[in-house]
Amino acid sequence: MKTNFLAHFPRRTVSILTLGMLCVVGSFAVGIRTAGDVRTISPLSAETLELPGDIDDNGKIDYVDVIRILEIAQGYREPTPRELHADPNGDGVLTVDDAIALLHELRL
Ligand SMILES: [Ca+2]
Ligand SMILES: [Ca+2]
Repeated sequence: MKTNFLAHFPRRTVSILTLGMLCVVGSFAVGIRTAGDVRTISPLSAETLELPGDIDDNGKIDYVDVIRILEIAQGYREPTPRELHADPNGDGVLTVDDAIALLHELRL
C-alpha cells in the first residue's frame, strides 16, 4: 500500500516547508561559493592572545626577541606600540631586565 506522506499536511504547510528547504539549500550554495572570501582572525593577530615577550611577533620567544629588547634598551631605536604591548613584565618600558627575564625563560 502506497501512501503520500505530504498528503497528511495542509497544502500551505507543504509550500512553506518547501520554500524553507530551498532557502537553506540556496544559502549553502552561496556560502560554499563565497567561502574563500571569508577571512578569519588568526590567534596571533588577536590582541588578547598576544605572547608576552614575543617582540618580533613570530609566535615564539627566542634570542631575536632578546636582541630587539636590548637594542631598544640601549637606545639604538624607539619601540613600536606593538613591541611595547609585548613587554615581558608589562611595565610599559623595555629594559635590560626584560631581556634577562626572557633569557631566564629560554634557559640560556
Ligand atoms: Ca619572537
Ligand atoms: Ca618591561
